[in-house]
Amino acid sequence: MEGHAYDDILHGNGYHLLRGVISPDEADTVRSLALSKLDEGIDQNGQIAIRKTLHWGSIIHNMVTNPRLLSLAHRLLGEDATLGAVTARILPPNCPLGGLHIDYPYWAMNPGLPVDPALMMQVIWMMEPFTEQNGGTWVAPGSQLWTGAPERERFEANAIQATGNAGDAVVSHGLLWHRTAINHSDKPRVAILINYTQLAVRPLTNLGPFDDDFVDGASEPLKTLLALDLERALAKRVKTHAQQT
Ligand SMILES: O=C(O)CCC(=O)C(=O)O
Repeated sequence: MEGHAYDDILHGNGYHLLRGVISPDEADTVRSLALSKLDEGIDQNGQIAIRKTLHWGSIIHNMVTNPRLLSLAHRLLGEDATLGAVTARILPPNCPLGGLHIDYPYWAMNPGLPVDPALMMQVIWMMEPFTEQNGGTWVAPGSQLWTGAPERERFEANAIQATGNAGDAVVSHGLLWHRTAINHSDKPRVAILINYTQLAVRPLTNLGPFDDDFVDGASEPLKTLLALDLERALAKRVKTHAQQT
């Protein structure tokens, strides 16, 4: 279904804009929800990150298990891909420029980072239109293929701002060089960031704890994403590898 996106992420721009993954109305509901939870956020150099979003309920569960995103995550990372983090990222008006980076786990690894197979897929999901004015994310097209640590000069010579409509999502390779932008508007800019990884990657954040009610109510795709039964997931891997040899 998203074949072109898959190729673009791995071998082309290193990211792909998926249009209308949720409706503008749905995005607006999530935006309001995020802004009502600012007290749960942490200040990250003038930007706000709310990390404990899974307890917001079905609205977020449906987002992380969205079929268009999952089909890409499964193709890039395996059917047993997991969630590393689900964060609401808020850029207050006039926030400072964010730091240039690649995503976890790549920044935590030694050099020699694999592009294909990817270890991580990030989603930058727009809860309102992203523009050059309100802080559309700076990305350097093709930079997932540039080896080595991100350097500012090369980034600045190539970077463009990702823009789109409320509900659109930028899906990117974890090796894409990017940074958050300054929000020059007078309203906070809200994104939901999702980090999907291969099963073998230790999650970036502690997403739990998950009580019995949460587990009983979780859909199968959500349970897989949370690796709630890690032993079973790993045993499945062993079986698949055995069949391939
Ligand atoms: O909020 C944004 O503009 C993107 C942030 C991002 O991708 C990140 O911090 O990894």
